[in-house]
Amino acid sequence: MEAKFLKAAFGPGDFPPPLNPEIVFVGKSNVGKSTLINTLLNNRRLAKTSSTPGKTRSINFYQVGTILFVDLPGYGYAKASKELRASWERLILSYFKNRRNISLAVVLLDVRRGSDEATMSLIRLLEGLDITYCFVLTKADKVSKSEGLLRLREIEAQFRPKPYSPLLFSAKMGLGKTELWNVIMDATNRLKQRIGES
Ligand SMILES: Nc1nc2c(ncn2[C@@H]2O[C@H](COP(=O)(O)OP(=O)(O)OP(=O)(O)O)[C@@H](O)[C@H]2O)c(=O)[nH]1
Ligand SMILES: [Mg+2]
Repeated sequence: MEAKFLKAAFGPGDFPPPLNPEIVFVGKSNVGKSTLINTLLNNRRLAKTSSTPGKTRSINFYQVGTILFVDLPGYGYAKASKELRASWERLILSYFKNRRNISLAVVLLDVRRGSDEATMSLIRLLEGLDITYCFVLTKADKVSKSEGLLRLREIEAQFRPKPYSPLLFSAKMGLGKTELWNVIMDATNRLKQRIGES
């Protein structure tokens, strides 16, 4: 699919008009958001990745055919100053509260770390705003297959996410790519139906 960088937003005033269904990628710094976007789009350089956490500071919008991909700055990066963290949180909150065109939030968790307090408040926020989400456990190549499956079951039991079950993902092995595309297309069709009905 044809994909290009659209814009970097530092505040709500920079967001593009909410005219296209939007897939937003959210998770801690260094969890693999930008790498996952590049893997889905078969483009290794589109979203900037780095081994230094906290690289993505702006909300980056990508045009992917008729939908938008949104790379959010990582939350809960311990080494950032309090002030910086608060401004990130404001930016992310204003994003979720202002976009009626979100068809899916992809919630990334490192398969080795699982969920924590920050994840739970994120999920509460998404559920409160009626935003559909799907958990993706990243870096699945770092654990054995049986451990990966165990982590999936833990997330499933803890959150009982509906309508999408958690997925394992590895950029290194290309694992989970087809499954995640299926979820993205399904969620986008559901949003179109909802808009058509209202
Ligand atoms: N082994 C392995 N490493 C991965 C995978 N995905 C990402 N990484 C590595 O994890 C590091 C962080 O990846 P990024 O995609 O930059 O993470 P991010 O979530 O965008 O980070 P921020 O922009 O800082 O929030 C990089 O060194 C990647 O190469 C994966 O599936 N397997
Ligand atoms: Mg990034």
